[in-house]
Amino acid sequence: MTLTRVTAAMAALAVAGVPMFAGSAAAAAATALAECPEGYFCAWTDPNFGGQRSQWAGDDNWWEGSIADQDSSWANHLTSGPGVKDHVTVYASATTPTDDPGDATICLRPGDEVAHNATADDRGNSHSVSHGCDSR
Ligand SMILES: [Ca+2]
Repeated sequence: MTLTRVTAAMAALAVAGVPMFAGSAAAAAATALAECPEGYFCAWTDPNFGGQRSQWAGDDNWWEGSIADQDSSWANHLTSGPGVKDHVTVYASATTPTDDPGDATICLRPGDEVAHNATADDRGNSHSVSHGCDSR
């Protein structure tokens, strides 16, 4: 989460008349912001970054049962920069070196936070980190 986004969330709360609290408490009250550590790709079992969170620092070609076919929101907080693999593509099938990964259900650019996506909902079984959204 960038400082700009935190500031915007706090401003929105102030306009709404919500009592202001210091620092992290104010950020936590802004439920639209995904709580995913820097350097990780996160997926949640519920929309709006709710339910159980799974997080990865890199690829995973076989999601665990706690998230497989249950993913309903996503956030890409992987480290980004020139030449860094920082895009995440989620696939409908778990993959091994010889298996077809199936359809790409969703692709997240660096910093993307997706609270809901009907096409990708409850379909993910693996993901790959790459330089873009077009290639694996
Ligand atoms: Ca779900």
